[in-house]
Amino acid sequence: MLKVLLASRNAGKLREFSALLPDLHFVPWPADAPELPETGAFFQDNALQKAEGAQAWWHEHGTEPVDGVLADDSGLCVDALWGGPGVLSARFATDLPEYRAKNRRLLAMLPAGADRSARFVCVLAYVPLTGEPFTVSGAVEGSLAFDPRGESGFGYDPIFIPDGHQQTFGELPIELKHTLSHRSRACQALRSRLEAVGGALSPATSG
Ligand code: ITT
Repeated sequence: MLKVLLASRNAGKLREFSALLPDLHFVPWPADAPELPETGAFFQDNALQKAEGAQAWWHEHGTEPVDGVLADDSGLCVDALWGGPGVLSARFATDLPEYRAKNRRLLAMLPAGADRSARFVCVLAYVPLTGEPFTVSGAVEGSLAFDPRGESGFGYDPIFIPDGHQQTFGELPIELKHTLSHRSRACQALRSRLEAVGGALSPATSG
């Protein structure tokens, strides 16, 4: 089984990757490891920055060999907010500790009658043990609900209604989110890429 260091502190992402890529063995980013900088203007820059930063740190401090390092930069892009919060999704309303309150603030920023179109975007960066780093991406189109609804998932899931549905990702079964989410689409692309580079789903590390 390919052993992959997941360069993320987000427990929601770890849960989703474990479900979406069950044939990979994920090593979680240690709690005492440094926070990974993400200073880019684009999802792709930040995903690469996190993956390469994690790979460099693991090279010095890692406790076990891994076959590659995976990072995810993602967010919610709202048309009426000029694509925001976008790459700043994790840093939106940091004065509010709870996502329920952050979600309400975000919804309150939309003027009455505004276009509610939005999309979730996910860019994955993968740094293999040998070979070149690469990125893949996925997106899901939808619209914003008028109030947060549902407890499933994490982050902005309670306010996002994927196209073709009436319920939010917070209300829909997680298995359904996994068939159409931005992260599931990026994971499909990652799987194809790993398979294309010649059986890369087999480990280079032992065990
Ligand atoms: P890491 O950088 O440690 O991975 P993070 O939470 O800071 O964790 P990002 O910088 O990529 O990650 O920010 C992404 C934010 O976008 C995340 O914190 C959520 O608020 C939101 N987000 C991304 N994917 C989501 C999803 O599937 N459902 C709900 N919200 C999501």
